[in-house]
Amino acid sequence: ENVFNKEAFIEDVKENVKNLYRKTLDEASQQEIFQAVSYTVKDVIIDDWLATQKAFDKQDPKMVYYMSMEFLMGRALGNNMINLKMYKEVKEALEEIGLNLDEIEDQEPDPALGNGGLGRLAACFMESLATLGYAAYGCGIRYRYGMFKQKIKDGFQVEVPDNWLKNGYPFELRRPEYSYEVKFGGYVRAEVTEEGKTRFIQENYQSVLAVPYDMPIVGYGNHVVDTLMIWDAEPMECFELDSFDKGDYHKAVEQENLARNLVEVLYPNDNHIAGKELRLKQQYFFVSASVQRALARYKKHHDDIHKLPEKVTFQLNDTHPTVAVAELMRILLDEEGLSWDEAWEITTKTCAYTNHTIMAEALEKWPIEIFSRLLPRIYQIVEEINRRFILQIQAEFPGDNGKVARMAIVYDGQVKMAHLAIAAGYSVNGVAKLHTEILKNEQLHDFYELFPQKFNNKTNGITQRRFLMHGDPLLADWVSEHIGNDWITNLAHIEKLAIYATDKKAQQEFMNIKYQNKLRLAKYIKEHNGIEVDPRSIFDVQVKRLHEYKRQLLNILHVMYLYNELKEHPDMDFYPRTFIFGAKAAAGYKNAKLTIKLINNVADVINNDRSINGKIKVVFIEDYRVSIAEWIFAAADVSEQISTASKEASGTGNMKFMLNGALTLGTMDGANVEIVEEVGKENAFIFGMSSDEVIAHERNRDYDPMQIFNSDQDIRKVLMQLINGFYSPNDPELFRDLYNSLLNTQCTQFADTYFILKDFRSYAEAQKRVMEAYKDEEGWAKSAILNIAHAGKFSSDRTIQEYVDDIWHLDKITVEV
Ligand code: 26V
Repeated sequence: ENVFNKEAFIEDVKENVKNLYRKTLDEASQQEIFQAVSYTVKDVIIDDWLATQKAFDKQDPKMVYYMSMEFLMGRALGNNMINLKMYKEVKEALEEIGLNLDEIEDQEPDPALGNGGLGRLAACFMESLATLGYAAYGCGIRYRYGMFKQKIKDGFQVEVPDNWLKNGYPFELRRPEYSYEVKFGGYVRAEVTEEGKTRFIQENYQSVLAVPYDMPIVGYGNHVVDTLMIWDAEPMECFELDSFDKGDYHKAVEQENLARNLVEVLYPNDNHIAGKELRLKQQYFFVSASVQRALARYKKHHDDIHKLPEKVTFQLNDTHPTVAVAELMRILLDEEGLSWDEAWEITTKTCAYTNHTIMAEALEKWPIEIFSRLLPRIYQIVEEINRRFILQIQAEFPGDNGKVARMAIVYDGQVKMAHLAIAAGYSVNGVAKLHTEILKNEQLHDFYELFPQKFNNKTNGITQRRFLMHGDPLLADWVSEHIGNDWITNLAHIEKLAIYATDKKAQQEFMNIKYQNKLRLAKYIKEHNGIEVDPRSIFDVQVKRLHEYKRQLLNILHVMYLYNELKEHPDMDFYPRTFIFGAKAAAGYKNAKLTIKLINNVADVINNDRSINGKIKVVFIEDYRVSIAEWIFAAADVSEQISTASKEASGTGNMKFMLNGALTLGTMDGANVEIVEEVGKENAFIFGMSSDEVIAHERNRDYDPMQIFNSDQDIRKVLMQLINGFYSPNDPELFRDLYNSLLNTQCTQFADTYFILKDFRSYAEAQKRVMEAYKDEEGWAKSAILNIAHAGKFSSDRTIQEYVDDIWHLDKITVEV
């Protein structure tokens, strides 16, 4: 075990500044110092990384390839140092030479290769896999531009490209020796071999070279370093043109463009399919390269391809990488020469699928025209899988043509990716108990009847190393002072904190830490928004992607209502509140963008109304992202988790708030259900319809928001303020579409699709309970501490262990140094 040597570390930093920039430390910019410190940390990682690879080779463990279009990693420097157990030492060493680690960390761009929950989950999973000592590869795309940067101009969202690689990223390693060719288009020629077998050959295709960049995933204190491999596309250098194409300049340029476009940008949609051809190209590109690399690695160590499932498993993060199923079949059939039955046997023991949403708009379906033109051989294989699958359905449910129509993989001119994933996967899991039940009983009921044994639940989790140790160091240290530090690698131990919930001194200390964190955020808000917020007010926070089903609109309508109340009854009983929002809207999502504008306009009016003495403040945090999220969770009193019941598959922000001692104000949706189960409903504020009620209304189509509008004056007043210019005097029609989405049946299929008016009163009452509860400081502190103490279940370490036990069956590795 090497001990940290301050002097040596600082010497390394100086050496790196010199070699990278030909500068001395005092001449270097903060960005240059960030680079130098990162390279110093990378030097430490490299030895463990090498040792981990050696351990893989020697111990030959079964490994998981976590296939995902998105990895929302967030900054690496701080977390790498935490997991190397050198964070505090480095901080001190840098302080001694007059450098501030927070400021240096702040130089790192957030690698934002993901949209929201699904991408961040993948990042937490990788960290937990390494910490638990499992062999894992994350497989994804090295987008040149990640999630856009959000600017707020005149209250509107403006998207700015995120050029995260512009200064060079110190934690990546280009690995050209593991490059693979990926082919698109052309046609398939069948050829009969000398042995009388039919072979399929793709001809007249375009191709690109997939070049992997590896990023280290550092386990906590165990010297295990797993790998995130993200693929870049380059033009094939001396590609083989078919004879009649020799010297085809046009084609050469085309291939150059293909490579450039492929990995240019992350599709910034969350929960909505645009059906763009380029996205399917991206999917096949990274999947094909990843499967090729996985098989090459397997074959280096093993000679019997039939035993692949004993050493390799592919986890498909939603349907986005589902072409992996057909790509694996293609390689086994066309390159390994296996029979269909042999190839299918292997494939169906190797691939497993996770579903992350029941939102119909997010279900991936590709038009046959696009799919077959882009991936001709893959399409043939999908057709054959479909043909056999339909036979199976007919055998199982004779005469039930509805089943075939609902379950076929290729139907209605489309390829249905979820159906392919379920037919070929050996496991299908949802991401919270309620979500899995809805999949089995509603969404995927037909498939559940056919394959009950495939379905299982894996409730999501989060890594406490990032979201407590790194994001909230004061609280992390306080927890360790009271119960030791076992919680760092086994969050179940945090339960020991429960006995302090009623301890007056502990309550005081906790509230003081929360206050410090609120000061930190208040300072940030002052600097970035120019808004003065009172750190003694209740920090009520909703941060997540903007989507109608997440109901940011319900939140801001309630703020408008509270403001009306306060204006009408200036002396009413009231505790000062700060409502904090953070959210990015998909660029083409009209109502989502309008909701951002509404929040900002409401903020302008309320924050500048002197007559309410600052009792309500509204803040919209620009460019919500992983790095600022860590500070926001730490500063939150109230966690807004208010999705329409049944719509939020799990949520993971809810868990991050809980671990930082915020109380949940939420519906019985997603993992909220399990949060309440753990902490007790007396320590949360639950409101609104149940998922059963929502589903029943949807089935019966018997909900009429107009009745509520007509009978509830307060609601009517708030809604009228959307169209009478109260918050947009220069353009009274500005928020008309939001008004219409709630009331006008012409506008959408149903008015108020997400039951905002229906749940409004119940939400307002829950908000009242929040205010009353906060007045009792000891009672609040008690509930907050109990939330932390009961967050144990929500560690991604627990989630990963369940994936390992029930789905992956991986072997633990040990790394000695
Ligand atoms: C879908 C699409 C559709 C095509 C365009 C790009 C794109 C990007 C992402 C998605 C996936 C949407 C599904 C998703 O993000 N689900 C979220 O997964 C979280 C982790 O399981 C979960 O906590 C959230 O509740 C769920 O909304």
